[in-house]
Amino acid sequence: MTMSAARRRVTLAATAAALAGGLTVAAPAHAHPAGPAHVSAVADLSAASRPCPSNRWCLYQNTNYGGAYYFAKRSSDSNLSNNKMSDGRSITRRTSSAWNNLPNKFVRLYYERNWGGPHVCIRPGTGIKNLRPYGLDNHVYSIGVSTAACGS
Ligand SMILES: [Ca+2]
Repeated sequence: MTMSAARRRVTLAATAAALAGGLTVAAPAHAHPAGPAHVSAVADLSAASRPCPSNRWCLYQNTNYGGAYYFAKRSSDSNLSNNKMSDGRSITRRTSSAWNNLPNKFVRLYYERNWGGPHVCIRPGTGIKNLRPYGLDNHVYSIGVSTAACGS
């Protein structure tokens, strides 16, 4: 069937319907009633987060760079226990993901203060969305920033 034939057939059908039903016009098909608004009554403010800015390394409360955050421009930090996340609470026992946005610098997250214990290294412009597989989930006590490449 050609398009013009199809259009003609539709027109004929509409005309027939109009004739059969007098001048009653059906409501437009697109006039859907407004759907119910499914808005969560309880907003989780702790879920609010921000992308890691350039020239910063960033720690996040939750996996996938969510929740409260800590952005630092500074270099290494031997003890994060006196630093606070965006919500004013501690970093050391809550960090679950991290991003390194320092150009040409490698960021190492350590299990202990003074760069001790196990660590994981993050290359420039990358992140780790879940520290759990590295044994560092909710346990990051110091940060090392250097030009020493990961694995070196
Ligand atoms: Ca956490």
